[in-house]
Amino acid sequence: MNTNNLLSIAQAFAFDAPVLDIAPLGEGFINDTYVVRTEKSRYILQRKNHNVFPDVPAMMSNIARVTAHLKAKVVAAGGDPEREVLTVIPTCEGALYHCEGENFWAASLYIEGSVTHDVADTPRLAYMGGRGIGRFQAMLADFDEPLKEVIKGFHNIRWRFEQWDRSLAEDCAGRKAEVATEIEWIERRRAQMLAFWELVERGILPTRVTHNDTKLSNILFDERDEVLCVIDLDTVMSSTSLNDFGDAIRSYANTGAEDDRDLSRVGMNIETFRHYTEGYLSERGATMTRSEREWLAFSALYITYEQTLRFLMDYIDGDTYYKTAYAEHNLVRARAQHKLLESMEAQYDQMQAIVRELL
Ligand code: GN1
Ligand code: MG
Repeated sequence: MNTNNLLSIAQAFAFDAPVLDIAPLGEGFINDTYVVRTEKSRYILQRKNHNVFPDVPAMMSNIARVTAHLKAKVVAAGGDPEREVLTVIPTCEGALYHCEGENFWAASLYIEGSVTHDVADTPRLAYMGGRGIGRFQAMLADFDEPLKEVIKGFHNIRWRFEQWDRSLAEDCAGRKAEVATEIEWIERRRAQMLAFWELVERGILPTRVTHNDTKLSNILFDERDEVLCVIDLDTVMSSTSLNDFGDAIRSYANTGAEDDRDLSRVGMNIETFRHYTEGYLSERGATMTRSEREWLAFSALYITYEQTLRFLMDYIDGDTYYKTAYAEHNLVRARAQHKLLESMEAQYDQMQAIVRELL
C-alpha cells in the first residue's frame, strides 16, 4: 500500500488533528495494521481482511456494542474507558468503517504506554493474563443481546470438519498425499472433539459473549503487568467462554513458538497453566457452571486441536487463509500445534487436578 493511498484513507477518519505519518505495525496473520500519528495523538488503522471477514459492517457493529458495554462498566468502576477499553474512531461521516474499492478500513485509539508480550515468561504475567480475560468475560456477563456471527462456525468443530472434508475431497493444491501422517492426527481425534462441541450444541455448556482470539499478543498490559485492555475484538461473538480459556493456554503455556520448527522446544508448561488458571478462576470461578468447570482443562486441548486442523487445512488448500512467510509455513505451524496437543494430552490428568484444586 503506497503512502499517498494510506494518507487518503487515514483522512477519512475523524482524528483529532492532521495526519503526520503512517507506519506499519506488527505481523498479524489476517489484517494489515498501521500506526497513524497526528500532531496530538496516535491511532491504529486497520485494513480488515474481507476474505476472512465477509461482513465487516456486522463485525464493526458487534465491536461497537461490546465496547460501549465495557466502557460503561469501566466508568462505573472509576476506571479510564479510553485506556481500558478499545475506542473505535468513526469516519468523518460518522460511520464505523471506511470503504475504499473492495477494502474495508477501521480505526481505533492507540493506547499509549501499553506493552505487549510474545512469551509468558513469568508466573505473574500468566496469572495477570488469566485475571484480565476472566474480568473481560465477567464484565460482559450481563450483555444479553445476541451478537452477529461474523465468521461462520468459528470454533465449531462440526463446521470445521465440513470444511476439512471438502478440502480433502478437492485436494486443490495436490498436497494431500504428502500429509497423510498429519491427516491421521486429525481423524484419530474426530469423535472426541465432536463430543465436546455437542455439549455446546445441547446447551450443556452455556453460550456467552466470547472474544475467541485470546492469544497473549492480543492483550495490552501496563508496566506493572496488569491487563490494561483486551484488543483485536474482530471475532467477538456468542459461543462458549471456554474458547477463551483454551486459546489462551494454547498461547501462554507453549514453551516454544506457535510455528517452531524445532519440536523439541514445543510443549505445555504445566506451571504456566497453573498460574493462568489461578488468575482466570479468581475472576470467573464463582460464576462458572458445573459443566464449564468440568470441561475447562479440556478446552485447551480442543482449541489446540482445532488450530492444528486449521493450519493443516490451509496448507492443503494451498495457503489461502493465513499469511505465510515461506512455502511450508502452515505445515510447520500444524506440526508445532500437534506437538503441543500431545504434550497437553500427556499432562491432562494434572491439568484436571489443578483446576479441581483451585476451584
Ligand atoms: C489469527 O488475527 P490474529 O492474528 O490475532 C486467527 C486466530 C488464530 C490465530 C493463530 C480471525 O489471529 O483464530 O488462532 O491467528 N484469527 C482469525 O495465531 O482467523
Ligand atoms: Mg484476530
